[in-house]
Amino acid sequence: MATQLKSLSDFSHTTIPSASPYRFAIVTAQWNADITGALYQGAYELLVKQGASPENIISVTVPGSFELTSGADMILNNKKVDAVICLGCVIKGDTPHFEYICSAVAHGITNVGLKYNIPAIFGVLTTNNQEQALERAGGKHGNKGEEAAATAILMADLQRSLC
Ligand code: RBF
Repeated sequence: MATQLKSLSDFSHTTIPSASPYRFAIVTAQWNADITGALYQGAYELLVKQGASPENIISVTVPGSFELTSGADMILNNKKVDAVICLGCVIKGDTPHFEYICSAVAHGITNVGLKYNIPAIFGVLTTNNQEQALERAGGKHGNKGEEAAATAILMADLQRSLC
């Protein structure tokens, strides 16, 4: 698994631009809500810390990670945002069809971003157990939600630089 050597919340390798010009949506899966709540908090706080206005952040929830794609599609079909951040947590031990869910979610999020030409960010933890998830939801490996939010800002900024 990635991130054994690096914290997800260590952005020292890159400069995060100001988020103040941009509008964001955060779609959060409710399955494993203790973990995804921490991912949401990390993502939201990172956006605000980087200058995003709270009124420029739309937050919605979906039942599970499998529904992140359609949640992101609904947002992009109805709201003007510069990036959509998809947050979820799929734990292998609890999920017999783990590989199918992870693969479907990864492909779905990729495709919805390409469909609307708006960055759709994969902020989904895929771990063997809850301990590994907690370590990446504000624990010793940082917070995947923060990393996803930083990626959203970078991609929104890239998009604007190309217009
Ligand atoms: N959704 C998640 O976001 N993470 C999970 O670890 C997860 N495990 C599941 C395990 C089982 C046995 C089932 C039936 C669903 C699981 N889901 C999980 C929910 C899934 O993403 C989706 O919401 C439902 O399958 C829709 O009915």
